Amino acid sequence: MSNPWDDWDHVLKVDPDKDLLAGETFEDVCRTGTDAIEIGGTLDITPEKMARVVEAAAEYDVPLYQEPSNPGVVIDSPALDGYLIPTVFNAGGPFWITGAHKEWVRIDDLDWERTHTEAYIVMNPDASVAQLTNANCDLNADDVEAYATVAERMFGQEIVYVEYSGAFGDPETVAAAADGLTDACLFYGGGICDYESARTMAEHADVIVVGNLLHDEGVDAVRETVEGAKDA
Ligand code: 1GP
Repeated sequence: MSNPWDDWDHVLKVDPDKDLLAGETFEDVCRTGTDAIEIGGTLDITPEKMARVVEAAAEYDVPLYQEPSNPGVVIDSPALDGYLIPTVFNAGGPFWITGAHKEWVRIDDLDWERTHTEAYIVMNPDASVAQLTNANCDLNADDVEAYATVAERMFGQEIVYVEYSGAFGDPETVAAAADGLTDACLFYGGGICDYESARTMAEHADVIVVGNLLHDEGVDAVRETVEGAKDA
């Protein structure tokens, strides 16, 4: 069975708690050439903020996925192509591995067809996601490779996400994660800021995820990263 992300090289992660640059619109965001937009953030997310982004992006022809940080921010919109539910494999406790998910599955009429999971390996100890989940980021490349294999082989994860949110990661570690996988799709996110950084990580990961750059530098900078991802 093929998955939508099999054809992706680049995902743009829009944080509903952050603004676009002055003068830029969601039409501009959707025309960057990115393969999909993931809507999610770690802090201060509300369903209203989520809905605002979904509505603004809905009329353009880019797949839209919600990545909820907790079940309380989930919105039900036909404009969404699906939900990408994070599980943090190196979280400091079970809540971010199965606990939040136990609440998630209580949503009435959960749409399983559109529900997918992402196996996160969180690597930047200074990132909000690392602090929130109390992740053990003290991992070497072999550890990351092993986590990737566990995620795919033992937990059936179709997406493994090496997450350095806010910092550019170690390409060798991302390469090790790729070595640990057979079929799963490897996402990489963190600190991608231009053509070169995008291309470097896209040589190891199947999909690169760009986040802060949109809110800090804008759509032209994002477009460069799309080119880097596509050229790798
Ligand atoms: C965050 O992996 C994404 O979840 C992207 O990271 O914001 O550092 O680009 P950046």
